[in-house]
Amino acid sequence: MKMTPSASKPRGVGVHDARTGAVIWSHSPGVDVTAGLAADVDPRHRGYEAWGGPGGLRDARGQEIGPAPRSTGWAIWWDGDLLRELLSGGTIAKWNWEAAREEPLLEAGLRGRSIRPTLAGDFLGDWREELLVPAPDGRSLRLYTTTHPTSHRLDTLMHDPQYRLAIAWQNVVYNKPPNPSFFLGEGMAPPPRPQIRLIGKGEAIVTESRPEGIR
Ligand SMILES: [Ca+2]
Ligand SMILES: [Ca+2]
Repeated sequence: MKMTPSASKPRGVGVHDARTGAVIWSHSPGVDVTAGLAADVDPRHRGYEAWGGPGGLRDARGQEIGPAPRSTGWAIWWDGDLLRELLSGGTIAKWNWEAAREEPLLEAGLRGRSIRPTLAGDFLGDWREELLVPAPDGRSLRLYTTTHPTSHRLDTLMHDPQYRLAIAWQNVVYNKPPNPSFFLGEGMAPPPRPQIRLIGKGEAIVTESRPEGIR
């Protein structure tokens, strides 16, 4: 039976056009989907995949393409490729899209049972993201950064105004991974160059450049 979302049965999961708010695809009306995630984890399907709630991994059109990762907490650009890795409870894992399993890359050893990082984002080095978590004894913070080399050269993500703002909203309780204003993933187009000009000590002019088609 095909169910249609209504006021009494809102969409459990929905993907919307950011410009108009129109629904592109949705599923599970009336289901309280507690967590979900969207990230490019499978290079065989263009764009981001999404998962969470009933069903498996979905492609950018909402079609089910196979089993989904168990982790729905966080995504982090960590290894050398343009796909995003998974972060849950201090463990960074690579999604093996052929075997449909998560393969650990780093165990950060979180204090307690915290699922989400204190903060994760691109703060140091190149465009890959760092992980800030409490030390197991709770007396300090630890910042982890990748040791994987990469052949991809991108401007650091904090140059992107949307991404920079997303780092701020991570500190507003229901924190979720930051995303830049352009597609960063397998088969991506060159991102727009940041329009930043230093004009003096500690001052800068930022003129946001937008990808083709975005107004
Ligand atoms: Ca990667
Ligand atoms: Ca970085």
